[in-house]
Amino acid sequence: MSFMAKPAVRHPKIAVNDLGLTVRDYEGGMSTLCAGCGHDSITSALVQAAFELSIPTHRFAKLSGIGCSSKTPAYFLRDSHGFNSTHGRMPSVATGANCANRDFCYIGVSGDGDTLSIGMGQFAHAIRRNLNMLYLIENNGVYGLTKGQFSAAADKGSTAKRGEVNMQPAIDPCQTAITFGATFVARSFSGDKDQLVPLLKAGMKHRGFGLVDIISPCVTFNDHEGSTKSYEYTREHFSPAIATDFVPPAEEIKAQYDEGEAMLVELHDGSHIILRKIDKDFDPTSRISALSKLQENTEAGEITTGLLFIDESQPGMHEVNNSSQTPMVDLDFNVVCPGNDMLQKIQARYR
Ligand SMILES: Cc1ncc(C[n+]2csc(CCOP(=O)(O)OP(=O)(O)O)c2C)c(N)n1
Ligand code: SF4
Ligand SMILES: [Mg+2]
Repeated sequence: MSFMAKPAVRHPKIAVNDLGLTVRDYEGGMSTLCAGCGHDSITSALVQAAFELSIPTHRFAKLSGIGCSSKTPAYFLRDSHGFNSTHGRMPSVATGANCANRDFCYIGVSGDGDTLSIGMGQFAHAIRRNLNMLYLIENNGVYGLTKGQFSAAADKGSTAKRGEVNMQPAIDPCQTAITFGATFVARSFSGDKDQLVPLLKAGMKHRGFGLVDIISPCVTFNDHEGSTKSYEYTREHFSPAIATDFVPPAEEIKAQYDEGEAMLVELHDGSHIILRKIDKDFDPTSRISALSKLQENTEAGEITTGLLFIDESQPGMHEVNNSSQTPMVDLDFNVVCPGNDMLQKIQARYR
């Protein structure tokens, strides 16, 4: 993938995090996307979230498939590990990498086309395994890279730039993920950084599979009247169910919250998320409540946003498989290799 370095300009008074790094240290190359593309705003939110969490940049691994969205890992965390895989296959690569080293913070970036069509099977099984990663869908309702065909996320009745009407119902990634057994599901909008950054931080810290579906308008092919993924439509139909704050383990919880109006969720590493309910009847710890809320709002043409579902009690892939705490690269092959005799014994069982 082509890479254009950003000029190294550093303001003398720029803020530093606990590691002494600035937000610029979390950036990547120059974006080559269309000016105004929602995906660039998501990149900026990711940079901010990683900076605020004070995770060393080399402790991240970025993975993606194919699409304009899947190009974006080139634009953040330039000092991190990364792999740009084939179309829809990012979850397999993320699974393999996670097995080899469970210490990284894995960020998968995908598109609505990459995930909901060719990559649907892979998406389903990454969720089912509760793979430890933050999985982002940069959702614009079209295949942006291949010039604006409807994706499986395009709403029935919405129109393409040239006027064709989409006759097929949309697949909702959040409802689908909750049904597949996902343990962290959120939805946001690329144009709402205040909502998006805490959700990204919480998703990075969640043990297991964290999905954030982000409406991210394609200004070139899907930002017209008749689109339900345009900036205008999203702003008009944005319906936050919950507001999210993220508090790292070392920080005291200072925020005031009234019981019944807000919930405190402790993550496995001791950090907390504070969820302030905007919709009082909504319970993000109930799969049924999350599904019915999403279904109701879909029927009303609204876009429900915020953390929609969380379950911290489920074991992640590593707990289930009792995988090695030590990265494979650091294992002493002579000690962990079962040897030729053991291999012969195993083979004998299958004769
Ligand atoms: C196996 C395969 N089939 C089809 C394509 C063509 N193709 C490239 S990107 C893409 C869809 C991208 O859409 P999406 O994931 O929504 O990303 P966006 O560009 O909208 O961000 C398709 C169909 C391909 N590269 N590989
Ligand atoms: S074609 Fe659409 S999705 Fe791709 S970079 Fe341009 S605005 Fe973004
Ligand atoms: Mg798309």
